[in-house]
Amino acid sequence: MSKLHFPEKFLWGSATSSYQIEGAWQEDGKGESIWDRFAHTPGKIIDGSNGDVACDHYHRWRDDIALMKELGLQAYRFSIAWPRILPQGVGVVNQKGIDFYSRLVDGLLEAGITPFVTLYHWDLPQAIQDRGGWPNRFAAEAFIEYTDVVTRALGDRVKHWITHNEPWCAGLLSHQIGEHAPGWQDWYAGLAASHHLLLSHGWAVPVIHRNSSDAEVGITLNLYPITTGERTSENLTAVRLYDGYFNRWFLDPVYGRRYPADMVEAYRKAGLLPAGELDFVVEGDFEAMAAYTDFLGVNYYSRSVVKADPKGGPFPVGDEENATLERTDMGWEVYPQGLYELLCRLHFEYQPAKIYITENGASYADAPGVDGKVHDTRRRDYLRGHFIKAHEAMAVGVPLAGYFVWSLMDNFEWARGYTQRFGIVWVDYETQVRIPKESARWLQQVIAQNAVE
Ligand code: IFM
Repeated sequence: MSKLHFPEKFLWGSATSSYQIEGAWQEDGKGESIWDRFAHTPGKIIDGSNGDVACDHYHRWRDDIALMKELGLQAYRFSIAWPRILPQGVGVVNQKGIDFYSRLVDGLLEAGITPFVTLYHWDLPQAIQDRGGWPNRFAAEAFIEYTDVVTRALGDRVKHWITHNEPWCAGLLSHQIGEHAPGWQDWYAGLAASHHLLLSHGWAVPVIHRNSSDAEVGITLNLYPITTGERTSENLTAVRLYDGYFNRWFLDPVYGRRYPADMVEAYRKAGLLPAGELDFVVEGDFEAMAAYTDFLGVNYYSRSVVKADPKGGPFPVGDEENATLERTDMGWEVYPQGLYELLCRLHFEYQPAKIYITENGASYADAPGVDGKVHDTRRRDYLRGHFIKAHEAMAVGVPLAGYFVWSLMDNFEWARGYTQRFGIVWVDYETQVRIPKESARWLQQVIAQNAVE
């Protein structure tokens, strides 16, 4: 195959998040987060681990920047731990927290690496949780205070802001399914939390622009193409519902379409809305949520294959039999074509001004071999397959401006603890030694040539 060249200004980067890599969970005045509390609760994390130390990035950030520079990364997406900035969520600002991120940003800029900052990647201050957390509108108000503090401090140097990472996870996975902090299992709370996350996104956009001139602002969503095996009318309804639950519930309000009416009806019919309606929506919320964004961040890992619930339940169920067999260690199907389908759908249906792939990558456990190297060929092949599909999508007009590989280094994979390794850099958690894997060296070449072969 001949070389596929990417446009001149295409940005290549990698991504991480605060709780997954920083450690230093109670240093320099940092407050407790819901993930500190959750991970310290027995039984919540599969291997009993937590992010107390993680990759110790809080102390090793200089070396980590040097590594990024060596790999030729042009951009780095990281998140800010809200409880480092405002230990109680609102009120007193912790200058040491600001200083940490300020030094990190300066270090990146000195290394020629563009910082992309995510304001919220799930580590809510426990103090906000104690006041009801995201299901309470207060959290959205507190988020604006936090956004104002951070963007006033860093807005002169950071010019790419992401309000939220994957509000489906922060809203539903955390409050309806209960797999993530704070671990609730309550549909209504999940929908209310999602609403306040989206609302706080919309409220934050003008605040960021006010404090950070010429900045680009966006939101990152985790999105999936949804499909089914046998195209019966029941299965097609299942596809529509699943798409509503994962994708449209978040895309529609951000792009000015309010919540999808079919989903509101499905939730009402299933008895999930105690008042029979979305009573957490206040006049003006939809206008706020639809604030103009400069880009959409897309996190893509796999597709979802679903079917109608054979037990007659109102919601679809997964259909493993109709997915292909190639899986990552997360059990997620390897399906690069889905990235093409998703990007085209977003472009033609929602028309975001610009798209960045803010996460894409794979968990494979490959460890250093006798030669001391990590031969993670499956990760390299996974990335290569997806890069090619991204390129194809651009060829039909998708305004893709950059690509962030998840993740820069192996890290704490939430409820799965340290059992999953997504990094292009191996981390030895005992010694904190970092070893760039074969995929990192391959990515280095892709970036150097701005092309994939
Ligand atoms: O590790 C996570 C990340 O925090 C959010 N997106 C998905 C990744 C892999 O599960």
